[in-house]
Amino acid sequence: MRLAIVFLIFPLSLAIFSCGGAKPVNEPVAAIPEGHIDTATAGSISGRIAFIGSPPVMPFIDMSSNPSCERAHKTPVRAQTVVVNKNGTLRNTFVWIRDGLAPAHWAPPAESVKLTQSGCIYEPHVAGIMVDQKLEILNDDPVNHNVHAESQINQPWNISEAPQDEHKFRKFPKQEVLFPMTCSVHPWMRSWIGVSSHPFFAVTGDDGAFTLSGVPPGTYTIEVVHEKLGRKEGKVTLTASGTASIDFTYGSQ
Ligand SMILES: [Cu+2]
Repeated sequence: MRLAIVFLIFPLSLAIFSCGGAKPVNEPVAAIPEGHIDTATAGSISGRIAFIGSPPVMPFIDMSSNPSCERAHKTPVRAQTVVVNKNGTLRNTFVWIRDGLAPAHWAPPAESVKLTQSGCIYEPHVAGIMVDQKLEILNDDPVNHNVHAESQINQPWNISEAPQDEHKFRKFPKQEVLFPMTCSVHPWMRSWIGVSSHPFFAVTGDDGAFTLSGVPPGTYTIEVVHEKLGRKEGKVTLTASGTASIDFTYGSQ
């Protein structure tokens, strides 16, 4: 009887262990290295975002539904959907290295990125932040706001903020470029956030230019994202300790 059981179990165990060419359980998995800027070889990528043609005229924001918001401004405020600078460049574009970096885990900086509600307007209009970096939300207004992160890859959230409320902090655990922050109380309030897994991103200001510093040599896809005018991309190759430039153009061409 005992012999019969051994004959039964032995082929069965062989069948289990040979199934599917199983690999050794403790095979090492390649770890993703910590990202760091090698100052001996790092370079920079810069450029400008041009806007060709007549700049669209943004409408004034109607804040009459909330006199406290309206009183905060001496003159009417225009929407910031498309802002063309005096030098013919585009403001509020998010520029980043979308592809080409070696896999690495980049630790977020300790400093927070601030999003302020002031005069019932978000400031800044477009912000870049790293994965797991702190977003610090401030309310300078005498009114209630409700900050709504309308993210799709990250879990969306919605928090209320009383007048001069304590600062609130949130993080985004996943890369996501670009999604709106809105206010459930004031429908005109809208800003945009780009969450990057690495530090090589920028938002264009009143000169429409950008510089990505500390970039390792390589060939990269640079992407520009504008809330209204959409995405553009281009390739650039950066040599060791070099500088590279790439420009983009929006508008009628
Ligand atoms: Cu609001």
